[in-house]
Amino acid sequence: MAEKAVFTKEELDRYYENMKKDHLGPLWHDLGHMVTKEPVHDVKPYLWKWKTIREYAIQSGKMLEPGKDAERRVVYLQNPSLLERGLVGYGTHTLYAGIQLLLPGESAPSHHHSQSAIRFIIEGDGAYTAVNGQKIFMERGDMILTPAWTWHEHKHEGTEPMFWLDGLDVGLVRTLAASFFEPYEEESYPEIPLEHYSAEQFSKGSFKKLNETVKPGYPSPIFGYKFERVKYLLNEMDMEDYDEYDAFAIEYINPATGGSADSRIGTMMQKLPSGKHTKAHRHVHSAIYHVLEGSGYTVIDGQKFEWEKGDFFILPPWSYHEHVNTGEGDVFLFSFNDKPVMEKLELEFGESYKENGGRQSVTSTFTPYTNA
Ligand code: GTQ
Repeated sequence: MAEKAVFTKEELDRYYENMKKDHLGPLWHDLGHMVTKEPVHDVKPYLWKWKTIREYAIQSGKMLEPGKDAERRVVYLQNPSLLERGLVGYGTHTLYAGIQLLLPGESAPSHHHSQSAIRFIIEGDGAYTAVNGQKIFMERGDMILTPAWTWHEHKHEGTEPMFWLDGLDVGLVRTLAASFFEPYEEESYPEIPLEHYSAEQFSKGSFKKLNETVKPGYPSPIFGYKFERVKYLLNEMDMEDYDEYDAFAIEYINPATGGSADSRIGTMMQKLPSGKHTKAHRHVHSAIYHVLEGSGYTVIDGQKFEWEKGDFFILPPWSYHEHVNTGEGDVFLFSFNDKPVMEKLELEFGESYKENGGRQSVTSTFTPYTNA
């Protein structure tokens, strides 16, 4: 091979400056920043106390009315590390979490959007989400799907304030520049009479009516997933089903595919019996956790996040994490994630924490902080 010419520093500087002016770049300098050895991200973990969130939600209940002053009355979780980059409403780079409050007699009008949404019921009963006209009533611990582009509205026929978690793939859809939103032409989408709730009434993942077709694919024929069933399943599991990283865990599925209940948002419930301490691992997918029951802590990349009933925390991508139940009773952790997307794109990968028998050493303890 021929010898390369020798350039002076000035010549090289000029070359790079001119290149930049012409909006070009030398890959020989920058490959390592583009094709990184491991996932690089700006998502820091954070934790919100339920008491704080609930108080802001209660106040918003005195300030505005959904359907009148606002499309939805929601206090969302803002990850401070992402707001620094101007990413409003981001919990992780892909996921959004909001706490919606509906008071007795109120309703939030019908609309649809290209974001997928899941609901997880925190407090109250007697409200429902109507998904394409099917009324799915809410009870604490239930999970409700409003898959991408399905018409949905919320209405409260009960007597106490209703709080639930909204989980949407806001960041993902934003990154993919694929957001569409449309209000329904009327306040309410036509309600389907109960006898036509075929999937809810008959399919249940196990049965169908003789003349009914359960279409393989999306969306799931089931929109409502009862906590009662989840709890039964988890309590039935034995040590054979125990996962060293996630303890006793179930994923919500779409019975017509066997895959994730929502096509893009994964949903999981974990049970940690008293005293359990899982091993640490990390994976490409990120998640937002809600503590349904119990108390304990999660160590995320060496930082201890102490939680109790009602709290929320962020699990960033590619972060070692392990969970500990420090309370007397069982811990139930609900979480939603972007795993289905990572899997579909063949980007999901995970590894266990190899040192110290799979347990991280705790280097700091997190406390929620306020902006100055
Ligand atoms: O209830 O449809 O928290 O469209 C954010 C966007 C809730 C909803 C949110 C939404 C909804």
